[in-house]
Amino acid sequence: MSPGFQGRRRSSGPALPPGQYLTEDFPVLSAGPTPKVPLDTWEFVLGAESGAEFRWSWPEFTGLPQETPTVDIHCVTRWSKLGTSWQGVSLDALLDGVDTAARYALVHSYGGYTTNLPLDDLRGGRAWVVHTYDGAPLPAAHGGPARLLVPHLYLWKSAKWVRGIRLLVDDQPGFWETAGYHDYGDPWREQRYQGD
Ligand SMILES: Nc1nc2c(c(=O)[nH]1)N[C@H]1C(S)=C(S)[C@@H](COP(=O)(O)O)O[C@H]1N2
Ligand SMILES: [Mo]
Repeated sequence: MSPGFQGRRRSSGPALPPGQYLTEDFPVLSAGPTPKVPLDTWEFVLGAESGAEFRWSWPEFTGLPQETPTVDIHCVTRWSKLGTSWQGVSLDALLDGVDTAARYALVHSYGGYTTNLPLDDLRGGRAWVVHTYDGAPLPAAHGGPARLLVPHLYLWKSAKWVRGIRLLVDDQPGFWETAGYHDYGDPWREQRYQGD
């Protein structure tokens, strides 16, 4: 009997969602080429359903209050990576003062990639726009200058080279969701594909 082990397992839960395996390296998964995004033209645009737009240049964005999340990430191709360290701006900070009744968000990337999620999933300290990985500027292959990070959903929701988020009254599927991936993508409920 090992009550200590049992207790620890119960309080922290399993580390890996169902069907996932652990990886130590950091695979690159991109549906197309890596776009070049110069910092002097980079901007992040939040568009509300009213048409109102909120824009941040690179200096404005990096001047916002910073957070340093350490999170586990889970790719639908079944690899998971534990304890990844990032730095960036919480979506709570970006959404602060944005007047909206929208319930959905469509995330847009430089290069044309899109992905959708409920606006609530961007709130509550669960989503960031990150520019630093493991203490260094985010490599372009992993989404630099900046990517979305929403670790409680499969990693295809964490759009690389993020350029903006549109707030929508009606849900609108993104790139992989249109191709048959699950609309929500909760790794703990193994929502990989439509119908899961
Ligand atoms: N812009 C963009 N973002 C993207 C993708 C993409 O092809 N383009 N791929 C997604 C998928 S399927 C995964 S698993 C992760 C992979 O991130 P990584 O390459 O940093 O591991 O990015 C997601 N974000
Ligand atoms: Mo993925």
